[in-house]
Amino acid sequence: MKRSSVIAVILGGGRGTRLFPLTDHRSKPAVPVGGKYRLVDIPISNCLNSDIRRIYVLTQFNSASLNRHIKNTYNFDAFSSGFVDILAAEQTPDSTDWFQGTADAVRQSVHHMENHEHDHVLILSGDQLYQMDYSKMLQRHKEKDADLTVATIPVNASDATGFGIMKTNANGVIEDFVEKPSTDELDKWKSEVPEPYKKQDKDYLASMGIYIFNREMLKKLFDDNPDATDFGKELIPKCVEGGKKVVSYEYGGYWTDIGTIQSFFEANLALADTVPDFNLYDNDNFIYTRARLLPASKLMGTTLEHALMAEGCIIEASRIVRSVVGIRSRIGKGSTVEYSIIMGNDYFQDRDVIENAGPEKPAMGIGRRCYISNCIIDKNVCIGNDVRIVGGNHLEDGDHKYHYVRDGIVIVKKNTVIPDGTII
Ligand code: ADQ
Ligand code: ADP
Repeated sequence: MKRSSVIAVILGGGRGTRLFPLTDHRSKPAVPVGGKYRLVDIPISNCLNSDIRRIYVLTQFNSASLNRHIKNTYNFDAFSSGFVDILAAEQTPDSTDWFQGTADAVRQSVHHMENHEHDHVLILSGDQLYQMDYSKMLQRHKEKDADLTVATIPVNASDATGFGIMKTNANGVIEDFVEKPSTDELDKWKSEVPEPYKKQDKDYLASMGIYIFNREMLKKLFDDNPDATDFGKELIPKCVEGGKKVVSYEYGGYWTDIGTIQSFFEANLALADTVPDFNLYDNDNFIYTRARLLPASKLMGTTLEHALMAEGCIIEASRIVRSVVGIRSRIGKGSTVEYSIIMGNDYFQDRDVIENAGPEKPAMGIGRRCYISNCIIDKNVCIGNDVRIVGGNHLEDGDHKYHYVRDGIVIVKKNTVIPDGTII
């Protein structure tokens, strides 16, 4: 069968509370990642690299930045049947509610898919960092004559409670599935896993939240379970218990959830490692994003110890250590940035605005003699001179005048102005 039998649906996020305040004014798929990309670029690029070109992005909150990004990035020519369409939760005569959960979001979107020929629906999460060839998963789905295929990965006991966990038979057919089991019931969910995973105590087979459904089967599942709102909690267990052929597709590569501030932070910083698990420098697995035509970054006297630096930056900092520095960033003389994500700026400020900046109204970027550590600085933030922002485990979670703290990480929201000399 052709690969074009597939329509992909990217679950772009519910209320987005776990990534707050990065999702305060934008929807989760539009959150910047890796200095120049957006979260949604990851699953879309995986689709394009797998030759899947018909893609819906489901979101509860249709932000201007998501629209702009999709419109300016994913344009297919007239000879291709490709599209990337955003479906925002909408009210119709039949549904006055917003999407309630993952299954509900897909249910409310199926009528859009009906206009396109397809045999399979590939459902993806919008907040994971990985590179995967879905055509191999589809091939397995067909070989096994499955109704539903779930991509899986072995995890350890402490992670297992956050995932859908399953048991399979010798043929890879899933016989039992539980969504986010409690610690005391974990023991009975152990599986036989390949040796390298066993050595790392990864004895639990977790769902990656990536599903291939046969079209008719998905439709019937929705018809038969009109009140079910979630895949992991309701529909997947229903398929398993109801005797459907649900198959596990064991994925062997790097995969990580980036749906929380901490996991988002760690996965971004890991991109600055010497040999990161997630490879941005791969001809066969290109990560697509908006082509911005920015000038090269300019660096003046900075010691860089593991920095991922995007285009258009003007950097005079003393030192940058294990950090991601996003598009159009400016960092002043004598400043140090370590273990941080600096998302960059949406535009270049005019020279006269920069020259007229003062202690209370600094220019966009990071000023002189600043010390920034364990932070996420969102776009268009104006940080004055001699500012110290130090995150770490000594800080408690909380919301403050200039910043938020989540898991010891200090987050400065988009457009925040922090005057000269501020200590956080
Ligand atoms: P979770 O990630 O906890 O577990 P969920 O919160 O439902 O499940 O989110 C899945 C994806 O859908 C996320 O990308 C989320 O942002 C998005 N999403 C949630 N509600 C949405 C809505 N109403 N509209 C659009 N998008 C929405 C799931 C599975 C587990 C599996 C893990 C793997 O339930 O079984 O182990 O994913 O990460
Ligand atoms: P990118 O994809 O490059 O990050 P966005 O799609 O987020 O860019 O768009 C950048 C935003 O900045 C847009 O809303 C644009 O209108 C805005 N912008 C551009 N130039 C200026 C400016 N001089 N002042 C204020 N906003 C600007």
